[in-house]
Amino acid sequence: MTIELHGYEYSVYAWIARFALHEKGVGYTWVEVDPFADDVPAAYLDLHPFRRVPALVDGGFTLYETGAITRYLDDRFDGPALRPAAPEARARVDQVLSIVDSYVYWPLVRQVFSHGVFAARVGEPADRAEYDRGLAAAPRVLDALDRLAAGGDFLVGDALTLADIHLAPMLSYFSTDDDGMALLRQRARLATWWSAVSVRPAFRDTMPRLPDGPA
Ligand SMILES: N[C@@H](CCC(=O)N[C@@H](CS)C(=O)NCC(=O)O)C(=O)O
Repeated sequence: MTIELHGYEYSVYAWIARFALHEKGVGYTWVEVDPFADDVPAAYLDLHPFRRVPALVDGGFTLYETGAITRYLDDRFDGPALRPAAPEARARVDQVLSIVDSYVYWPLVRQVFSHGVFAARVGEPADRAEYDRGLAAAPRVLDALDRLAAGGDFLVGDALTLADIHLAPMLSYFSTDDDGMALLRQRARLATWWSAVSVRPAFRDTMPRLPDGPA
């Protein structure tokens, strides 16, 4: 059965889903959809009524919401388990996924990365006030993650989990901004984790190629 992943090439959430697919060793077909376009196809809105990416199609089963997608992939397919069995560790993974959605994505990606890096690369106007608000919010988010991090190569326990897979793409985008990278490097446990996760083949193979800037 062919798996389809519908997503936008620069979407950090679609990157998370690709990263999980690669770590599980699951083949898939990529279908490009730009959720910011005026003309998102009606067929896609049937897959995702909230007009976000990604969405997964596995035969007759369709699914949106990245956390649901990556948990489904983990349950459905062989390959390394991406969630620990112990209740405490499993809860910690779930906690990180929720933190990523609730407190990381908006300030670190949509404010710092989008306005500090991405807008200039695609020749769009950046809003400096949005960037400043995101950067001001970042230390509290990073401090909380640093306190939760196990202190080694993985956020939780001694193997890769969905916590690593959900956080790494977000911090990758954030750290393309120089001030973002400086803030990340100041947190010892997060910095140790970042050095390990950011060189994983599945992370690098699924990393979006950002445009260099307008021609
Ligand atoms: N809760 C959704 C969030 C997905 C999301 O926000 N994706 C972004 C791209 S990274 C998007 O589609 N944005 C379109 C928009 O904001 O209009 C999930 O977990 O999948």
